[in-house]
Amino acid sequence: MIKTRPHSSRRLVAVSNRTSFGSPSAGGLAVALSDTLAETGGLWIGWSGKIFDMPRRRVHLTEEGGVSFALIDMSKSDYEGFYLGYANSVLWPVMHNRLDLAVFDSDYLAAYTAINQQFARAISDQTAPSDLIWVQDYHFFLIAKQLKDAGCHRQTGFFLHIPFPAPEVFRSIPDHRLLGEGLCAYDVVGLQSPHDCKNFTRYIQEELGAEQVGEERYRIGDHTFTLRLCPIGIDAESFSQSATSDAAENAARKLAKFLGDRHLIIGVDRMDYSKGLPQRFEGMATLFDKYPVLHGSISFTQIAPPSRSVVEEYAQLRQQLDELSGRINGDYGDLDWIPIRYLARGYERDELAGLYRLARVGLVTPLQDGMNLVAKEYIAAQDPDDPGVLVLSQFAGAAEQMKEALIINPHDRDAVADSVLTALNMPLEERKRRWRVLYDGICRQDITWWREHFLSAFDSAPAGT
Ligand code: GDG
Repeated sequence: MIKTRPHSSRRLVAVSNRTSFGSPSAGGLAVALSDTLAETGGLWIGWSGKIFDMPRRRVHLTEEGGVSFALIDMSKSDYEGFYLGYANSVLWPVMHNRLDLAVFDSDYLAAYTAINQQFARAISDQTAPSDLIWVQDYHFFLIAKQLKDAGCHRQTGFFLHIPFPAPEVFRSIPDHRLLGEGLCAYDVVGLQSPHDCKNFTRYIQEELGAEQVGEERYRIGDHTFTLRLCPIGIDAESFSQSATSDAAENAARKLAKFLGDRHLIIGVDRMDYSKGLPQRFEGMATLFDKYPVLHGSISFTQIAPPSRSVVEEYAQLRQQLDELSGRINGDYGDLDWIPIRYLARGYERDELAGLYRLARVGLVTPLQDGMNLVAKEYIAAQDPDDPGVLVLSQFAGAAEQMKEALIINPHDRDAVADSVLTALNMPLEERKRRWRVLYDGICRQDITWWREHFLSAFDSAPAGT
């Protein structure tokens, strides 16, 4: 059994598909992990981002910004089977309740198992028994079990950024037990929302015979692990500051020129079917249909940088959005008014912050989302003296924390339309009151809180059980 010391005095080893190498300022998770990795002399293990035609799984050791990296290459067939295949064509759709989009192919599982094994081997080679290993996300359900099977004793934690679905849905994956047992082999498992925790505990109790032995503790056979509810946050303070940076103000000025005196309604999402973009566009069409008085006085801008555009479903989504926005502008637009602007490109973080601040309504309506950081960023960016209103899907993990938002069902077009109207008409005092509660919440449970809340689970969990 490994003797536990406070997590802050132990070397942290982060494991994730993508690392911050090459783009050190790339967002919240990178910042949260990089700080602790640098402080503890830690290591970040991940994919190098390079794909080779021939099988070639070399590990490159390098350093950037005070953080050490072990970067692993992938062959084209690994990438296709592991990343495009099992991770993004099996796990992503199923975990987001889209069984209709899942492609179950045994070659995908073989590649997934092999890449998890490759990462487990790198962990075994590059770390010591006293290190804390923190694995991120659905790409790596199997690593802890593979380490154990190889006789490599490490304390391991796993954080799932995406939802854990109802057991009935998870069970449809032909290899669900392998994945479930893989998850339970970690010492700490972190999930985003109470709803995910309920689904997960029901699954492991019904399917794997898990027994609850403490408030957060579960036992299966002779292994006990901690399940921790750990909603991810953002660096709220730094994001607020970004919203008044020069780049933010320039971007806002540019858009304000186009808007004139119209109110801006904004959406910002990776172009992904889980984000509910077609349903959101339909909701806006319903708004224009039901409330002609709004014609010419509001403008909806959707920013949707393409993601994983090689996968068929994303190409289809792109086409669907092109058609919908064309139709809505054709139906409702006028010589001097474009109701929907849809920009299939990304912007700098500071620019986004400026656009959020300009928007009177933040429309965040995913059909399923582990957390949704855009909801938190929108709140962080607001002007405290004249804040906008967040309209948030009940199916985002964020809805379980952000109760002062206008919470809606994203499938219900009328609810989307009516909540936007409510947001536009909301008196300043109510906007300020709701915003204050939301802002205090995202500052209290920010990205640093998230990291510490997760890692402190190791302090109370006896190791090696
Ligand atoms: C997964 C889970 C969970 C978007 N457009 C641009 C841009 N973004 C940034 C946003 C935000 C991030 O991307 C998206 O984060 P989300 O949380 O909304 O969603 P996923 O990417 O699906 O993330 C999710 C998250 O993991 C963390 O655990 O919340 O549920 O699915 O930060 O600002 N950033 C820049 N330009 C853009 O155009 N710079």
